[in-house]
Order: sequence, then C-alpha cells, then structure tokens
Amino acid sequence: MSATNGFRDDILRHLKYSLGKDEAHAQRTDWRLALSFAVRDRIVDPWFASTRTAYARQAKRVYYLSMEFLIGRLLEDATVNLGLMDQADAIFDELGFDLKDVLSDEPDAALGNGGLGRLAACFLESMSTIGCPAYGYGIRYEHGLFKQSFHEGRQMEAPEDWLNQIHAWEFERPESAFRIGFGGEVRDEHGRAVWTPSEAVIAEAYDTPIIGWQGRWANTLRLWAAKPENMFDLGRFNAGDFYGAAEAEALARTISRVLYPDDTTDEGKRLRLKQEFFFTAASLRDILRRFKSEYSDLNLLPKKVAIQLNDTHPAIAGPELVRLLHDEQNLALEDAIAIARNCLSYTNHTLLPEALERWSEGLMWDLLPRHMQLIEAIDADHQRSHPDRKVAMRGDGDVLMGPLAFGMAHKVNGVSALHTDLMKKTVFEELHRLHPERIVNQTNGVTPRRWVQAANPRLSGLITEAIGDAWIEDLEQLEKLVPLADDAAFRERFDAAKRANKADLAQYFSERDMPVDPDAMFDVQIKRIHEYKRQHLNILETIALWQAIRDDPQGDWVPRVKIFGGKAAPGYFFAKEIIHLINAVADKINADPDTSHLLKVAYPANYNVTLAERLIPAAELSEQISTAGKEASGTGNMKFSLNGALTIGTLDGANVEIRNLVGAENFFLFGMDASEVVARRAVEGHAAQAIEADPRLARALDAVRSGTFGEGFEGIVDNVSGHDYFLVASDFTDFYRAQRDVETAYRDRDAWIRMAVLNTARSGWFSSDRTIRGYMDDIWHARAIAAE
Ligand code: F55
Repeated sequence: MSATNGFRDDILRHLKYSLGKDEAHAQRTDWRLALSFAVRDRIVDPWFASTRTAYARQAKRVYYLSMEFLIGRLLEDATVNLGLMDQADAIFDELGFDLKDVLSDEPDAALGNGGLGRLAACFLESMSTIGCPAYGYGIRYEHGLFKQSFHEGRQMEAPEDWLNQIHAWEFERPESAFRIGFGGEVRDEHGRAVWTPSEAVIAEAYDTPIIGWQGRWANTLRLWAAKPENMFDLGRFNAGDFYGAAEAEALARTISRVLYPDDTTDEGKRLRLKQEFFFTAASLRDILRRFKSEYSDLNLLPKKVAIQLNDTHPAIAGPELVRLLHDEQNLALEDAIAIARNCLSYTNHTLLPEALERWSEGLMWDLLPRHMQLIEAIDADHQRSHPDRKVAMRGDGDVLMGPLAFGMAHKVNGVSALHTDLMKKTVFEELHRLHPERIVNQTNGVTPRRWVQAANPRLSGLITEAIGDAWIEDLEQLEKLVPLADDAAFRERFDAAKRANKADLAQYFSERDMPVDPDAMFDVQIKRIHEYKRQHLNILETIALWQAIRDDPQGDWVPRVKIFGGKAAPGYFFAKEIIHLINAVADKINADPDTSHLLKVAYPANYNVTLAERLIPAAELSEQISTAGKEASGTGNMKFSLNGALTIGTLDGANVEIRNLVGAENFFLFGMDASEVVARRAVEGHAAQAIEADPRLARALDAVRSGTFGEGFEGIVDNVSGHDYFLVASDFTDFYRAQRDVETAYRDRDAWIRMAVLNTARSGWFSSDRTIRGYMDDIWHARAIAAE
C-alpha cells in the first residue's frame, strides 16, 4: 500500500463518496473522474503553499489576460507533472483497466482557436514549472471551439459541449464576483466623471489549479462566467410569462456562451466586444482587489503587478485601468495613464491587416461611453507629446486596438525574430520610431512536459535513458544527444520509437476507415485552415505527385501518407473550399489501385490538442509552408522538430530560428523569403507566368478545373491562377523540388534518422520555459520563487 501512497485508496474512496458509484457498476468515466479527484487532491497542498508563499514574500504577480486558453485534457498532464504515471498505470492494471483508455475519456477543453490559445496554455504550465507567481485570466466558455465533421467532404460544425459532464478540475467561487456594466451615460459631478451603465452582468470566478513539473508550484487559471444580476423576474413569471421571466438571465449568460470560432477577422459583433470588456474588467478588478489587500499606495502597482495582454482582445484593459485609477481611485489622469502603462504589456500575434482589431466609435460610445472618452484623452495626450507625427489610436471612425494597446503598454512583443522585425517595419513603423525601446522579441516556445514527456513516452524514455531526466525542465540539455546522432545503436532505437508511434497511428487510422501503410513516410500538415498557411499548395503538390506516379507506376517512389488536420472558421468560404478539395483528392487518390500503395491522403476530422498529441510523435515530415512574412511564429513547427520530424518550410516565423538551430542541412527550405514575396506581388501576371513555366503545376490545376476530383473547385483554381495573393503558383516549383529532395534524403534511412536525431537534439531552445524567462527578465521584471 505504501508503494502507492494511499493513491489507490483515494481513487476508490472518490469513486464511492464523491461520485456515489459502486465499483461493480463503475464505467470508464467514473474511473476517470475518481482518478481526477485523487490527482486533484495532490495538487491542492502545493497550490495553497504557492499562494501563501507569494503573499508572504510580497512577490510581484504576473497576470496573463487571454480570450483563449486551449488547454486540452488536464488529467494526463497533471499526473505526469506529479510523477504519478507509473503508480496510476499499476493501479488501473490491477483494477482491470487500461490507463490510456481511462485518460482518453476526458473531454478536450477547446477554449481556443489555435496557436494563440495553445501558447497561453503552454505559458501557464511553464510559469508553474518555473515558480513564477501568476494567474491566467479568461472566459469560461460554455461551448469551446465547434466540433468538426465531414459530410461529402465538406466541413460541418456542431456545438462543443465540454461542460455536459462533471468537470473535475475547477473550483467555483461564487464569492469572487464582480458586477460588469455596459452602456448608459457619463455625467460630470463636480469635475468627476461618473459612469452609470444601463445594463450589467455578474462575472463569477472559476479556478483551475495548474501544477508545474514535479508539483513544486501551482498557479491559478481563473475563468469568468457571466451570470445575471437577478435570476428571473418573479412578477412576469407569476403573470404567466414564463419565457419573458427568464429573458434577462439568458441574455446575461450569452456573454460566456461560446468561443468565437474565428482566427482571422474580428467579427464586428457587439457580443464579441462585450466578451472582451467583460473578462478584462473582471480581471482588472480582481487584480486591484488583491493588490489593495496587500498595499495601500497605488504608486507601487507597477512594482507588484505585471499584466500581459495576449493580442489586442483584452486591449480595453488600458482605458479600463485608467478609469479605475482615475475615476474610482482619484489619481490624476496623467498619473493614472503612466501607472497603467507601466503595468501593461502587449503581445502581437499577427500582421495580417484583416486580423487587426478595430471597433467602430459608434459601437464604443454605445457600449463603453466612459472608455471612449478616455481613449480620446489618451490619444490626445499621445498626439500632444508627438505633434509632428501622424500616429493615432483612431482612424476612419474606428478605434484601432493595435495602436491603443501599443500606446498603453511599456513593452510590446513579437513572437519570433522575423515577426518582431516586420512589426517594426510595417504595422508599427511610426510608433516604433517614436518609442524605439518599446518593441522587443520573445520567440514562442512549447512545454516539453506535454509535448514530449507525456505525448511521446517512447522517445522521452529513450532520451532519459541516454542523458538522464534533467532535460524535462532544462530542455537545452537535449544537446547532449548530438554525439549520439553518430551512434548506430542509438539511431536504431530512435527509429524504433518513431516506427512504433507510426504503427499506433496507423492502427488509429485503420479503426477509422483510413488504412495506411505504417512504413510509408508520414507527412503532416496540422493547423487552422487558412490561405496564408497554404494547405492548397500542399494538396496541389499531392496531385502533381499522383500524376507523376501514374505516369510511371514502376518508378522508384517513396511511399507517403499525406496527413492533414485542421478546422476552417465557419464563415471563411475559401478555407472551406480547401477542405472540400483535400477530401475530394483523398477520395480519388486513395481509391486508385495503381497508386494507393504509394500515396494516400488522410484527413481525420476534428483536429484538436488531443489529436495533435497523437499525430506529432508519429510524424516524419512537418509541413510549415506559409507565405513568407505571414506566419507570425508557429508553435506546431517546434513540437514537430522536438519529436524528431524534419521540416519542409519557408523562411517564415520561427522556421527561420528552427533552421538556424538544427542546421540548414537538416531542414528542407524552399520558396521566396519575405522581401521576395513583396517584390513578386508587384510583378504583373505573376501567377500566369509561374503556371506557364511549370507544366506540372498547369496539369495539376487542369485536373482540378476539369472535374477529376468532382465539381465546385473553380474558386480555388481561379484564385491560384489569378490574383494569387499568397503566391501558391510562384512557390510551387520550388516546393515540388524540395519535396523530391525530401524523398532522396528519406531513401537513405540512416542519414534520415541522423537528421531527425539532430532536430530533437538542437530544438531545446524552443521550450516555453525559455520564453517565459525572457518575459520575466525583459518585460515583467518578475522573479521565480520556491513554495515553502
Ligand atoms: C483568434 C481570434 C482572433 Cl479575433 C484573431 C486571431 C486568433 C488566433 O487564434 N490567432 C492565432 O492563433 N495566432 C497565432 O499565434 C501563434 C502564437 O503566437 C503564432 O505562433 C501563430 O503564428 C499565429 O498565427
């Protein structure tokens, strides 16, 4: 019993007393919940200790404000971080269950769209591992990102319902609630602005502890749920108007009902702006409450509080913090602005003009009249300090959230070296000239606990055997594997781990009617579907390869499985056409008896964090093929490289840094760089030229146009051969060439594995621990502490 530390008893106790289930009737979900509660019990003490220590030491707290936290499943992560995996395995073995099976019962918490939300989740875990006192603040969406299925190859969306069963990880805090107002009017009372909102909702806190590696520290993810001020209207109810009686409640709850499924454009919806203000205002009030419980001098705020804005979604934090300090705490306006700025910093995640948030001034006056006044004041203040410059936080009747966030932050960061450089030269050129110290780079990272240790036990076991386990929290130790790239026995074991992961994935696919050859090359592109990410470049190359194989079926081909995964924003028509085309090509190619042993396309539906954890360890080739200058960083690219996949990619985002670290000879580069892209766009008829110069591309496009894969793809063909803003045609020839180089390299098994080992060995810098230390040193000026 001591060997399991009472763990087994705790699981059984929770099954009986927390869930009210008899062992004889317990189902997988009951066991999963019982295990979750037993694991959670072991988080609570370190969690309390962390909070107590942070108070006792009067530590500076970091607050990470994000509309999205794409945390995925929590049980395995927590079990791994507490070092309980082996015990849990043994206990469930004895109970007659497969632990993997129990773990896979957990719903995937998809409170995010893609990279931005997943980054926030990796950061939370790293802050806990490092012992950086921090809180994540966001929205407790009732429905996370929609569930994707395919019907005749087209994306269908169904609501996601992660809260329809007991959620073991959160603690409801009805006592931590704030009233958040909207609309109404602002009156001047003896020179003081008084805002009287016309409507209000209650923001109620739900806390989830996030445990770091080895359970030494735990931080809190605090998500806000919107609740009505008054449950329902008893008068209307008693008068028989049952629906009307519940109307106010339903409206209030709408605010935290769904995650916006859009990773491109801001929906321009009133509700989205309400969501943004709702969680930002509640978080700031909570932050000030905590601060004031410890200190009375508001001038100390920047010394004790660092607030990171994850993109501009919480950018209303600038005016709201000024309002709290000036209107409610009576600081002078200039002091309020200066203090707010010294607390706030802003991360930019995109340069795409259509993704930069802007809100019409009319909507702002209507919903947030006091904030609109303050934005005018902040803007005027900034203009006064720089009278000869034309930078403004408002334009064309809109409030520009990027410039507002920039103006109210003491540091602004990009997410890769290239992206930061382009920020300075493009969207923030003028602001950068005025504030040359403000923009800094913090290249993204990923947590090795989830993305290597938990997701790839075969590889992590091998690494730990070879170099010990210190790499798990000091990822650059992977460098010690470099000499082993030349050790044939090690290479063989590395290869065996990859093959076993591939066999598992092949099994998973075959159970879902997608049989694939586990010995074929696994070539993977998983990410949101977007024109700039160019899944259509990949599928056109797939078509060209298929045609080449059909021309010469006896040729010396390298068998491949092209794996796609990803969702399109429901309103993004072109992205949905790309999905349809990939599925149509899959249908055709997979059914071709002459080629299907050599080329397959697999597109599992509903790509999410859990599926990523399955695909990445089995990948051999990582597709990172965005138009240069468009992918701010990428983080999937890092996960692949760490797991020993080689990258085929453009010089975009963090690909540049990956290539520098793993070595150009271990990376398949193709395509134009960011400046060539700009020049190419200026060439009249660039797409037509490229198509004319490459008969393979012309033939692939012809096949699509003439209906080889069914009807309805003219939009894609016309786009690629016409305007082709993302330069699919112009990069095709070099992409095709690079893919053939990949095959040449893959044929030399030993050389390939050597390259794969070097990718793993040299990717340690991409740990989010390194990124977080960068934020702590350069932006937050926060220190790590150890729980007492
Ligand atoms: C979500 C909502 C809106 Cl309104 C706009 C964008 C998004 C979103 O999901 N963006 C996003 O994921 N951006 C990505 O951020 C990653 C982390 O920094 C980068 O690696 C990636 O390049 C970038 O596209």
